[in-house]
Amino acid sequence: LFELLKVYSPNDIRSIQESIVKHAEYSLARNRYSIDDFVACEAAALALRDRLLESWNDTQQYYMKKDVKRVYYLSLEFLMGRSLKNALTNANLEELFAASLKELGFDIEKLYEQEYDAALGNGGLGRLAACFLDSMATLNVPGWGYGIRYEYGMFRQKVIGGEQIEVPDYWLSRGNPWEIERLDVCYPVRFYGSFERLADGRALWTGGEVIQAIAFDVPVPGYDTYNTNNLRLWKALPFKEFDLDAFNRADYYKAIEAEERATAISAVLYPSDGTLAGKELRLKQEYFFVSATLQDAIRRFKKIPRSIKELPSKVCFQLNDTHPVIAIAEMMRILIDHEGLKFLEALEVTRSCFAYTNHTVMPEALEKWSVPLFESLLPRHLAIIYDINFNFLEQVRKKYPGDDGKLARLSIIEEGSVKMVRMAHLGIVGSFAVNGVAELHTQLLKTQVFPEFYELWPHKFQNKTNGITPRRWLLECNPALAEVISRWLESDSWVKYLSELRGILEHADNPEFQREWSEARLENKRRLAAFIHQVTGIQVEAGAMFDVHVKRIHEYKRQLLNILSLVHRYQYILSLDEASRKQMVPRVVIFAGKAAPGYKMAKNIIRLINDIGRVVNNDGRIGNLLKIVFLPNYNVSLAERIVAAADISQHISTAGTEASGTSNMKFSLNGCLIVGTLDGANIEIREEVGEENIFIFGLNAEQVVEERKKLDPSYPLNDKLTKVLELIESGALVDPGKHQEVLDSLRGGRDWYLVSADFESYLQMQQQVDEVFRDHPETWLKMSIHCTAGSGKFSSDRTISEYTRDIWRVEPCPCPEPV
Ligand code: DL6
Repeated sequence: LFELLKVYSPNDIRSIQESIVKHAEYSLARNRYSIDDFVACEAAALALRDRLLESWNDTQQYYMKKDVKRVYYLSLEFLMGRSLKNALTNANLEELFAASLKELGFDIEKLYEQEYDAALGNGGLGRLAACFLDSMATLNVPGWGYGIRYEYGMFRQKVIGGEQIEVPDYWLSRGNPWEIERLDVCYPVRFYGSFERLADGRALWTGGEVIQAIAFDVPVPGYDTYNTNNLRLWKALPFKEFDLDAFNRADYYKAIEAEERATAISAVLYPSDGTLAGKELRLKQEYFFVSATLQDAIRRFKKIPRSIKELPSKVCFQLNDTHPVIAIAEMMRILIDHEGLKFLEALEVTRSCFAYTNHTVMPEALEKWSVPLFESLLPRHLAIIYDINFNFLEQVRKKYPGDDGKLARLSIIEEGSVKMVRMAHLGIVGSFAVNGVAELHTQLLKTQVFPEFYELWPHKFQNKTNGITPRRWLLECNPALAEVISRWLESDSWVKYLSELRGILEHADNPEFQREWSEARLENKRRLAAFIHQVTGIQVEAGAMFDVHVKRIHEYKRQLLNILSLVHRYQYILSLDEASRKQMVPRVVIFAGKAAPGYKMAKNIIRLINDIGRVVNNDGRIGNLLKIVFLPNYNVSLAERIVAAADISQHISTAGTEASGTSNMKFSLNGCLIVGTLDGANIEIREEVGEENIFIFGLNAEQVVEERKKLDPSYPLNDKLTKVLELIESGALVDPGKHQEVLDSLRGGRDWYLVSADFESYLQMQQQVDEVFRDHPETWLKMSIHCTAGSGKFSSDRTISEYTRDIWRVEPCPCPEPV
């Protein structure tokens, strides 16, 4: 009967309108005369969700029927941004929905603005996970994302008096039309307690505290395919609503204590990009989500009766950085204590199921947890980690007899006054593959970060250069340019096969193509100029060069190099006579980015940017030659506006520090020229777009190592930089002393990120940028076209195909569309 009754939502304007109105009335309980843009947006999302759920259900059933091998992407962060436009584009329903809404009296573009960003991530790592979901669905890869449904996502940044102020991001305050709560999908998760070893090798973990993980599903539609995958996010809840005994004793607060402790686990995303959040709650979050995920995956695997030893033939878990690495110990626990495997059998199965991606070379960002904390929170897991380590060090001992130093360096346990569990080491020992995220980064993993692991297991190490989804990062965020591209290529298949963008080079010299290219980009700049005015009150001209530096604020990303160079530029402009001023290229420098709340130096840098900006923007002598804008609350939607409108964008990390970067790829794809160092994926972008189409400056990674050896208290600073620092300290621009801490971070051999060493070559490169922009506009235009044309490699479809082929070994499984 179910089969007979199954109906699919028709995709014609009338039916879509009926769906929208029905949802406004019945799901959102609005009277049809009080539907505002927000309600219309929600109702449209629900109408679309109905359709996605149909393909979602069909896809999942089909995967089950085909008994496919699945990949599970475990990530503590998914930076999804808004969903309506993306889902409509992927489902090829945007035109129909736009027309349906128009007749109902709504402008779809305005409705898009109503949606809240889902900001369940800090930056690149979380956004990468979101791009990967889009590509997995598009490529029909049976892949699900698993993470945490934080009540509060990445904090909202306000800038008041030049300072960053953090405001909680209660993104669910007006509901979330995309998610489906699955009260039937829930698992127990235990913390604390103790365990006893049983005679058969198992252990019994009891006591402590048990909470539940409840699933929330978000459909992930692929582009130009019927397949819809899933993002499953876990919410923590207590097992019992509250302690009735305490309640009866009128001890109300005690009664709800357990609930508070449980719900705290999925309450907040840690706003710690690349720094270690050494908190018990963070470890709880990590264990909470991997425990629920493994239980869920194993339950699905067991729907077909078979030996648990077959798990690796049907399941692969990709660990997004060290955050989910505890999954390795949890899998061992399940296999030994619940499935009854012997230790070595369990290790073999576990190792064949996990792959680990490293996203940072910064030693301070490699997670370590103290043994006492582990022992109290996850006693059984600590014992398993010791067992894995014992077995591993035996192997090392055999290969390198007598080399105790090597044992200590490789050990999963770091000795010291407080012993620590090194999660990256557990990730490497417990996985069959380890990958870096750009060529240089992988090279650094092999030679500097984990050289002894590489020597031991060279076959485990791979590179998988990151990518971005061309759907969101060109088709949706830059419709004007996308339209020009499709028309001149006479096809829009580049959206799936991004390397086809090379085809536009054929038209690079055609004046009509060039005109359309410039016009599309200029229109985007006009729109951004209006937005800047609306948000900051600063008037900027669309004809100026838009120079963008947007990303998390971090010393290694060197926003400081940029802002100090702007002080130099400001002084330079003031020194010019009238004739030379006319030669100056007007620039609008746009900064955006959040600093981790506990990262004082990053917050100081934001303050310096805003203080300098205020001086420059209000100096009548400068006119439009230089404007410095700090756009608050950088997030995915803001990035979408900026990416389409930038002339140059800066990716100027000290070489050897940025693992990859992905915004560099987004800008390049949109025809923006990169000013960058030989770091992360910049190197590969240069290879693809051609070295004449990118502005590279500064020391390379090897030179950085050498230069850093020279850092001592007498390390001399560049002369021009010294003048800039002195000017700031003099009080001529800003309050003297206010920025002393930032300035001092460069002096006395403390300039670890080598702002000074790269200062001169940065200034020279910026001068070259000005010259090309001013004197050779046609060259500039062609460089822009080359950047887009050469960005094919950076589609996350390419990255996912490589993971699929080299690591996951899963086959695409396109689900047939119902007739
Ligand atoms: O791989 C995604 C992204 C890279 O593009 C960035 O270069 C890198 O900084 C970032 N890494 C992290 C590491 N955080 N931790 N732990 O966010 O990953």
